[in-house]
Parts: sequence; C-alpha cells; structure tokens
Amino acid sequence: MKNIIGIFFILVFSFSCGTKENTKNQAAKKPNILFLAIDDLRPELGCYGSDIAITPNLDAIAKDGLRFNRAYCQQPICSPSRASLMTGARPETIGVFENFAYFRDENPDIITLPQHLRANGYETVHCGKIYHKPAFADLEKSWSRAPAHDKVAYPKPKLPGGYALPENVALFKKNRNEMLAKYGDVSKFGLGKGPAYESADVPDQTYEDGYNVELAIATLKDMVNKDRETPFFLGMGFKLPHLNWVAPKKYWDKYDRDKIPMATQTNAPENGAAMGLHASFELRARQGIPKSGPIEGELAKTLKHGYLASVTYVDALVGKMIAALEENGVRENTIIMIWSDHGWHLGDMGIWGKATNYEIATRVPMMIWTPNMPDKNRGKATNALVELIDMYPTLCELAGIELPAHLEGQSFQPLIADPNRTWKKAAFTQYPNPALREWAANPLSPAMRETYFGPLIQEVEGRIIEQQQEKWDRDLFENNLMGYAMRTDRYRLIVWKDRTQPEKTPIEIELFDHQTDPTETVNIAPKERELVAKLMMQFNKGWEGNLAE
Ligand SMILES: [Ca+2]
Repeated sequence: MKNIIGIFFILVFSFSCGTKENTKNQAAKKPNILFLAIDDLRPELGCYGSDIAITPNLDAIAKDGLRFNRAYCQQPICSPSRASLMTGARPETIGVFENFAYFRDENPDIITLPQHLRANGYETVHCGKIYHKPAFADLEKSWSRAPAHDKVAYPKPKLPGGYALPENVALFKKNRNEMLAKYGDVSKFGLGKGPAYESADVPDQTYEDGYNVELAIATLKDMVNKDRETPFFLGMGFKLPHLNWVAPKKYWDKYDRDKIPMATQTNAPENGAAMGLHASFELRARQGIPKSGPIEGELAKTLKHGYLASVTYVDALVGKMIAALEENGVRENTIIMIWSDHGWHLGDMGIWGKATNYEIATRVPMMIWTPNMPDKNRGKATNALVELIDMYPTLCELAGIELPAHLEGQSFQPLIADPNRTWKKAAFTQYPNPALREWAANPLSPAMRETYFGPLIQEVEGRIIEQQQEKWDRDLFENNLMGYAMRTDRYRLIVWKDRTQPEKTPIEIELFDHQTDPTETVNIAPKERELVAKLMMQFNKGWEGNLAE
C-alpha cells in the first residue's frame, strides 16, 4: 500500500512538473504585444498620404507592416470606443455610450483583452491612457502588474492643467476659479479650461506623454530583465493629439505655417440631419476660443498647427518606444498594434471636435506589424472594412489563444495573409445626438444650458425643431436619440432612431455616396428611396449579418 501511494505521488509530481514545463515552453513561443493607442488621432499621417504631417516613425511601421485604409471606431468618443474595443463588445451590447459610464458597472464579468491574455500566460501592463481614465482602468482584472514608476529617471510631471508655461498655468487657474465662482461645481465638468494649445521650449519628457513613454520603456526593460520567457502585453496610451495641444516647440517648428492646408469642406452636409453636427463645445470651452460664431482665419491655422505639432511629438515618442524594443532584444518577437480611438473634425463640415457619425470622426488610423506576416505583404495597405473591435480576436489568434464566446468583432488575421481578399460588408458606428449632448456624450445638464453654452444650444436646437417639426420631442431627442452609422464599400448610411423603441420607423436617415462624394457634402437619402430601402435591409441584418465569409 505504501508503495502504491508512493508511486501515485511520484506520478502526480512528475505530471504537474511536466505540465508546468509545457506551459512555459508554449508561452515562450507566444509573441509579445505592444499595443499603442493614440488619442483623437485622425488618419492625417504621412503613410496615409498627407503631404503636411511629419510622421516618420509611424510611416516606418506602415512601410514594414500592414496599414488599414478603412478602419472604423464603434463610437467616436474616448470611453465608449475604448470600452468597446477592450471588451470586444459593441457599445449597444455593453451599454456604454458616454464618457461617464464605466463598463464594469454594467458588465462586471466581461473578459477584457488584457484579462484574457493574462489568463493565458501573459504579463499585462499599461502606461498612459488605454481605458478612458484612471478610475476606469480595470486595475484588478486587466493587468498583472503595475508600471515601473520607481525605475524612471525623471520625476512624474506635475503640470497644472497640463501646461508647462507659467502664463498658461495662470490663465488656466484664473479661468477655473472664475467658472467655479460663477457656476459652482458644474464648472468642474469641463468649463474651467485653459488655452487649447501651447508651444514651450521644453524636453520631450516634460509633458504627460513624454513621461509615460519613459515609464513604458522602463517597464519593458523591467519585464525583460526579470523574465524573458513570459510574453508581455504592453499597452502605451498617448493622450495627444487630444486637446490641449501641448507640444515641445521643436515640433511646432518643423512646420511651415503657411503651408498647412485647412479644411476645404466647411459646410454642414446639404439636407443633412440637423442633429448630426455639434457646436464644437469641447474646443470652445478652452480659453481664447470664441464661444459662438465661426472658428477660422489665423486662429484656425494655429489650432491645426498645434494638432500637427502634437502628432509629430507623439510620432517621435513612438519612435523611442520602438527603439526600446530593439534595445531590449524583443523587437523581432513583438506584434505592434497601433490605433486611434476615433477621428476628429479640424474645421471639416464647419465644426471642431470628434463626436459625429460622419466619416471624418469615425474613420481611424490603424496598422499592425507582426513577426510572421508574409514579406510580400509588408508595406501594403488594405481597403477592407475593419473595425476597432476586431483587434481583440485578431491579437488572440495571432497569440494562438482561443477566443472568448462573447466577442463581436472578427479577426482580421486573413487580411494579413491576403490584404486584397473580400472582407466585411459593412462597419458599424453609433453616436447619440451630437447636437444636444455635452461633449462627454452625456445628456445636457440644466446647468450646462445656463452656462455660456445656452445660446449655442438654443441655436442648434432651433435648427432641429425647424427640421423635425412634429417629430420633435425634447425627451426623445435629448435622451434616447441614437445615430447608427453603417459604412459599406460605397455608402455611409446614418439611421437616427429612438433606441428605446428599435422596432419603430427611424426618425431620420442620411445617405452619402463615397464614390461621388467622399467628403459627404450631400445627403442623398431624400431622392434615393429605393437605394435607402435596399441599404436598410442590409442595416437591419446588423453586424452579424455583415461579417466576412
Ligand atoms: Ca479620444
């Protein structure tokens, strides 16, 4: 009997050792993942054909990887877009439509991308903005370790309002105090802002993004030094080119101001839905930006200059990050996934900001580099319709990990093998009434109406009432109206519905023909009824009915 027990123990012991060894060997073969999020970046980059944007590091990755020409976000605002792509479920499914909603409140058990990788042997860590804000960072479930703050040579910047220049800090504090005195606590939700931009002669690590890249590099080094066998998922989230456009002066100086092209399509779409465009609230809340009327001329040029300087600054930091992969000997086994959470109107359609259902706010830059992609496809671009939500299943497949059942995206791994193959029939995005929401997409608070945005809101509301007439209903338009956009190979269809009553007839439909009208100047829905009916059938099939076969 003793012998039998002894043999049993030996068997169990050697079996468990063997399993551990196998897991370790399998893990060693898995690729690392560098997950680079760039906030509010529209696809105006060298590698996307821009003559002005200076982005050599992003261009270099595109030149060696695969670039997506038609990638779309699921909602053009930070938190919902990120909650969707990180959970692999659509905004409608997880019930996150605005920046103040946390996906865990509604979906306590949903498995996020880093959480799934972690459960499959990955070390997972993030620096900067991956989820929307620190309180929404899902620290307990998504991440296996904290960044190596103690190993950064620079102190974490403490810049009031994010500004390095004392005069901008003073403007920020003055504005914040005035707003607080005038409006009380409501001003904390975005009204007490400083200037929209800053050009300061400071080193790269001065601003938050610069510091966070140093932190990400220190963290990478720490992980590799401790354990080269365990694969890592390192998320690095850049805050720029989100407002405010604070960038070291040397990046501003790279641009010839006179050569910066401005938006050429500055009108709202002809026959467009009156609720389709907002009044640029997010930018107007900044100090020095007119609170009503057009934003144009020299100011507009400076704003675009600031956006581009921020993009070039981020590009330089991306270059540092990639160099760190090389220095640590992991470049060749690290997938690089680069994406932005949504696009941005820089005066396009006459507005500034994200938060619309049009092409300019929903199309994003996205590119991937993988160790094993066919050499013949390196440097190629695909015109296939893809969605940010597709990154989750793709990265899992590339890591050889089984997909969780709840995912609503589709792995684009087949496109890496063949960028020209037939793919999804449509990409989907949604956004609640842009005109009558605060810029975090939350419903307008009475206090917001009373602040200096009152007249602006009245103006957009007046246009909606005039257009919608008997369909106007304040509660519906402010709280339940959702715009659902479907982008097909040729068309953009936007269906405005009461989301609490999905079976009801849409309130408004917009249709744009990208073959003849790539900047979406004319809504052709009123004169193309048959085409709308056909596209509505496709729309009603939803994302599930429009996947690649
Ligand atoms: Ca964003």
